[in-house]
Amino acid sequence: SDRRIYVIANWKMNKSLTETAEFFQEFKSSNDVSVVVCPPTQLLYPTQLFIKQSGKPVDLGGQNVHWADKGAYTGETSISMLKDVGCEYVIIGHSERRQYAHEDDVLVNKKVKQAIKAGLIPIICIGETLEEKNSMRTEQVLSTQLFGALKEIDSGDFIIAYEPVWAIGTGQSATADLAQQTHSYIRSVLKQIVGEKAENISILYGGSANESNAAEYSSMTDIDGVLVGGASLKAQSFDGIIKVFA
Ligand code: G2H
Repeated sequence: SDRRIYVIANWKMNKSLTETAEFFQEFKSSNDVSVVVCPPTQLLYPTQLFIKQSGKPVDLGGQNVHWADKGAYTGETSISMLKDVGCEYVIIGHSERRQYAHEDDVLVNKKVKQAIKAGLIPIICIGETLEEKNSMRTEQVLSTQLFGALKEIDSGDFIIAYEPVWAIGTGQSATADLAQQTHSYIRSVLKQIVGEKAENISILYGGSANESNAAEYSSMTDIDGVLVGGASLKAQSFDGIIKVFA
C-alpha cells in the first residue's frame, strides 16, 4: 500500500533538558521510516534545536493541544504555538488524557478538526479498557471513538493509534494477531467515515511496544508502525524499534 510507516515516541511526562540533549547525541534515527518525537511541552523548542543540530531525520510532535487559537486559557498550548516551535504532529485523545483530564470524544473531535484545518497532523488515540475488552465491547467502543473523533471530517490527513488501555505501560502488549484483527476492523470503520481514503491512513499500534515485539507488529498488513512510550525514552531502544520498521 501507499501508507506511510511511522515510529513515534511519546515521552509523556519524562525527561529533563539535559536528558533530552543526551538523547539526541546518541540517537541515530532512519530515513526509511517516518520518525516523530513527542516530548513534553517545555522541551519542544529545545528539542527542535537538538534535532537540527544532529542533522537526523526526525519530526516533532506535541502530546496535547487546545482547540482555541489563543486567549484566556491558562496553562494551555494552541495549535499555532505548536507549529511555531516546529511541530508537524500532535497526539490527541491519548487514554491518559481521557482518564486524568476527562477528555471525551466531543473534545477530541474539536481538537482534531482545528488541527487538520491548520495543517497539523493529529495522531488520534483510541482503545478499549480491560473491562470493555472482557465484556466483548471492543468493537463498539472503537467505533464510537472513531465516529466521535472524526465527526464532520472528510479528509484523510490524520493518523490513528490503536492503544488498548490494558496494554499501556503494563508490559502486557497485545499479540500481533489480535492487533492486526483490530486494525483491520478500525480500517473498515474508517472506510464508513472517509471512504476509500481509509486505505491510505496509517494505523499505529501502541501499548508496551518494544524492540522484542516490534518485528511481529511490522509483519502485519494493517499495522503501519508503532506509538512507543517507555521504550522510546532510551535512544538505543527507540533506534532498535526504528530499525525493525525501516
Ligand atoms: C501507550 C504507549 C505510548 P507504552 O501509552 O503512547 O506507552 O509504550 O509505555 O505502553
